[in-house]
Amino acid sequence: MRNHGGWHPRCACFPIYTAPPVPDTRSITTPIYYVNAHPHIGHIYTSTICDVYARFQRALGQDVFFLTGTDEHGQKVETSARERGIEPKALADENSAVFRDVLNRFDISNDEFIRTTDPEHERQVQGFVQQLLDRDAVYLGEFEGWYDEGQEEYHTETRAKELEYTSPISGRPLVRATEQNYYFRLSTFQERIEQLFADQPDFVRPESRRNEMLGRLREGLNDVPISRTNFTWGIPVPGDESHVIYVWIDALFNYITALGLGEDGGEIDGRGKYWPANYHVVGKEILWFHAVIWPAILMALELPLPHCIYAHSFWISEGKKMSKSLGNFIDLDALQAYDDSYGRDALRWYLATQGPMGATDADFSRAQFHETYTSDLVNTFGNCASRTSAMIGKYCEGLCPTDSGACAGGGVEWDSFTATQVEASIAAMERFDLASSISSAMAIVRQVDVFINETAPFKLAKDPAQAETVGNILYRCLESIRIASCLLHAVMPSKMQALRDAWHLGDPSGDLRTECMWGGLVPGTSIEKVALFPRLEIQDQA
Ligand code: ME8
Repeated sequence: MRNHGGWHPRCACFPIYTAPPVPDTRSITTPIYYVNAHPHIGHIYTSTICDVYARFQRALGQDVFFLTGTDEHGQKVETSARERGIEPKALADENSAVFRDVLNRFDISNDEFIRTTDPEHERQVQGFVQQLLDRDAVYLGEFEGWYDEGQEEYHTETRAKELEYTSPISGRPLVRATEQNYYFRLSTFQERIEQLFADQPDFVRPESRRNEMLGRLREGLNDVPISRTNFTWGIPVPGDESHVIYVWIDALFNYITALGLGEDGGEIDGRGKYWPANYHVVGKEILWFHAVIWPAILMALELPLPHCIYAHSFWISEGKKMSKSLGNFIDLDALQAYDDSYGRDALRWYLATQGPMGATDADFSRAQFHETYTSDLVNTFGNCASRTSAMIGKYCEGLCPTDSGACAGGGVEWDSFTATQVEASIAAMERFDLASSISSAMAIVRQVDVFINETAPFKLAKDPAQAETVGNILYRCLESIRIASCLLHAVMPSKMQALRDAWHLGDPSGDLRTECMWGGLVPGTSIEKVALFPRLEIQDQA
């Protein structure tokens, strides 16, 4: 049970006060997405893995802040709007709403959705840039460099050469550009950023990405322009309206403007406690901004740094980079088709277990999706839950049996075995290692399968004298699956809730650890048979 605090009359004269547990805070962010394109698998992926973390932490009773939103200023949005003959703000309104709806549709449980056109954001960004000017971290200067027009990003000579003077994103040539701009003195942060990487080895993860950043850091840091004059769709530089703030600087600030750190009181709605963020989760292509430029800006403002920047790799599709022209682009329609045939939670499962969280890209393929669904969800979790609940129906009148403690065979100490997996699953999620967290939960389910095969309750049930043993075996199976389902609730909220409903377990309590303690399942509870994941033919799908 949760300790809600209160006076305990241990002794009438000296009541002992136990303070209610203070939840820790956990805060996680996605990149904010550009509104000049429509959402696709990449956006759903990053949002889903953050969502799994956020739900899991909430289940543990933590005080969670999960932030996402849209990045709405900049040349690309201005150009797209002009092409459609509408105002940039109208385009931003339209597409931001699309992102918001889509995230809702995919069960993303973000606590806030920030838009960089929100007046609160714009006001705070101007305030922060003013502070940078006041602290002489920003100055007006002349700049010449290699510009990636699609990404609105400048590259140094060394980097441009490495990229063969072509955009790594669009493949279009980089152009030589000169501008008078406001510059951020990134070069003065070289040592401090190196120190940060040395002191906090987990600041950038995974390790391979950290090494990539260290390599680029060794090339030396140059000052970076933080304003533009060649278009107007942006936040004006305070005191110099002929410049707008570079969209990347504007965007990075979202992580703290959403909390109100630039407001007079230093926070909005008591959200100051959510800074620094535990995780900024981003794709590998935007890691430099997050791992180097962003901490340097925060250092200049004397604000605390996020704990970890987690940069995942990319989804490719059917073995190739996704592209509209190859016809292998996994857009919303394609995702919806998977959702329609396999279900929302199967899609979340595939993203969370097979996604590119490590150093290499991951292939989204129909065959692999089907294989993952069939082996993990149909044959393992689904089969185990339906088999167990069917036996309860057959041998125990549909009621959870009593565990008399008599030896039920199998040689597994279930309470300590499940406790070990539960702790491993929680610890892995804390490290944002979704695959390990999920695999610890699945280890419980796999063990149940082995246990059923070894102890064969379906055979024992033929002998009425073995009824107690059958009950003991099935209690252990039910209880183990229940515990696994608690751990998997964050990744498959609807299916795990369906299981809870069929087994009359109620809603999750918000205290995952206690809920996962052995013995929580009350004998006599009515257990309905479940069929959570139907077996499908591969041609049934998109
Ligand atoms: O870069 N595989 O926004 P964006 C996995 N506005 N994830 C992918 C992906 C893929 N193939 N493609 C995209 C921006 N993503 C900026 C961010 S943050 C202060 C500003 C995901 O709409 C991944 O998270 O281009 C990537 O970083 C993000 O979408 C880029 O979204």
